[in-house]
Amino acid sequence: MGVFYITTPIYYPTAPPHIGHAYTTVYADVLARYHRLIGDETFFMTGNDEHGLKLQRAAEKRGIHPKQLVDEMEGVYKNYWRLLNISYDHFIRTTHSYHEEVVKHSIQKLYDKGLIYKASYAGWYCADCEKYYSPGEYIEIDGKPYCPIHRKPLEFLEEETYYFKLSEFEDYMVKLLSERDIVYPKTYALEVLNKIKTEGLRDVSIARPKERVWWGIEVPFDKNYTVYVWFDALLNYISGIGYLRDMDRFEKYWSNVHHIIGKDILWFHTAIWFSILKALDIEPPKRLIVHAFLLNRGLKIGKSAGNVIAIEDLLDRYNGGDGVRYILMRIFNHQKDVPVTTELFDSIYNSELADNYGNLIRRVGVLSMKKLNGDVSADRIDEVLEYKISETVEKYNREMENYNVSSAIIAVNELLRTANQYINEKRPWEKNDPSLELYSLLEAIASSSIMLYPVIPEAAGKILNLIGVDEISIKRLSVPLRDRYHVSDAPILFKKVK
Ligand code: ME8
Repeated sequence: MGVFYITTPIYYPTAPPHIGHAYTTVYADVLARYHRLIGDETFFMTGNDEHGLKLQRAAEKRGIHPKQLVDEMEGVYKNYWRLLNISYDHFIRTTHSYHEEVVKHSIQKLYDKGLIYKASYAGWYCADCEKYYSPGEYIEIDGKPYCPIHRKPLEFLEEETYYFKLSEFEDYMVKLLSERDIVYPKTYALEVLNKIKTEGLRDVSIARPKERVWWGIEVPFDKNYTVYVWFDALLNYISGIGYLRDMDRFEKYWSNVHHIIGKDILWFHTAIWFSILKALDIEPPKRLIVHAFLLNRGLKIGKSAGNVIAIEDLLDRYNGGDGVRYILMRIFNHQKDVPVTTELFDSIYNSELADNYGNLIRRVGVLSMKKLNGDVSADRIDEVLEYKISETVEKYNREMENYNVSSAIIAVNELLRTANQYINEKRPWEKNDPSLELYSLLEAIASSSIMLYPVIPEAAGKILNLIGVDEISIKRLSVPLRDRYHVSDAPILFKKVK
């Protein structure tokens, strides 16, 4: 039993979350739920990134104060996370006063250490990324610089600002990324290393003049400036677990922190974040787990690309949170972008959830009630299933420990397929006493449901309840799990979509 701290990025609440945000958040939730099941003291944090130019402009556009906008959006985000059954322990907002304290303290500390200086800046900015682009990083359309991610024209900005001496951390970063296994998968560490090796680490602007960006945390050593939104946002990972307020708690969780991010914000979470932490005398995170994009019509799903797929559309089509969670986790990929299509989603839902899992439960449940009055026991498990269950549990745990949720799901799915073949071959409906067969099948159903519980908590919880397995512990997932089962219902869990 250990401690497990897991975070998602904090999202810009300029619009409701879409399935890209759900992809990251559900993934973090599955890992959090898995770690709770194996007995780890787990802390799962998500939240919203509420300051900066992007937010300020979104509020201006609606003619309201940014605070009103972010207050409204807190409810919107929380509601989506409720519909998706996200079991966060804390929802952090960067407008919380304890967070603002940490930001002020941290920037002051860097200033006192001589790591911040004032100079002028001129460059091309994307407000959607909240980031400057240097030549070579942006794309050109009709000779004008455009954001490579949002495909919008960049704005030219020239102003006096404060810089953080990122360049001083170049050797530290190179050593860290080459010697320690922090970034997962490793290819992303190599990508960052390459960028540092070819371009070097350049100092970054970490303040904005208030006259342009007033919606932010005031720089403690110059009231004419606000703190750059990325510097502000990254610190959520330490402020949310009690940095400064409760250092024991902070140190406990920080010792095993796992950040989950999309690959779009890799640079901020390595070069910049690891350097800020070093400057604050804090250890780098244990793990930074990176995933690729969901695509629609060939482009990364996003508001600016105009190809957003709404979470509610999927919730409607796939029968609520469980269906959406399962599909998103089944296609989850760290390295490869995944195109989202209705055909793909329908086929996963129909063949795996409705047929493979749902049908098996229905068939075994109905037969147990009809043939054995719902009381099922035997003195052994049929070895075909016994072997497959043990093998699957082992594989599942290995994959989950390696953050490969989709491979873990595939393993369970294979077990369910074997169970379906078993029932077809053994034909228990033709037997007078099919105790051995039904008991063995219930063992397969029970262990599959426990393994799927982090992914589909509602359906799996319901099934375990119906077959009388009350205590869900993956640790205790041995074969046999129970001496007997009592089946009280055989519901249709997932209605097929057409
Ligand atoms: O970047 N495919 O917030 P954000 C996969 N506030 N994941 C996607 C996705 C897609 N098409 N679209 C979004 C910010 N995501 C900052 C973060 S953290 C200190 C500050 C997910 O609202 C993915 O996790 O733009 C990506 O990294 C994140 O949403 C960006 O969310």
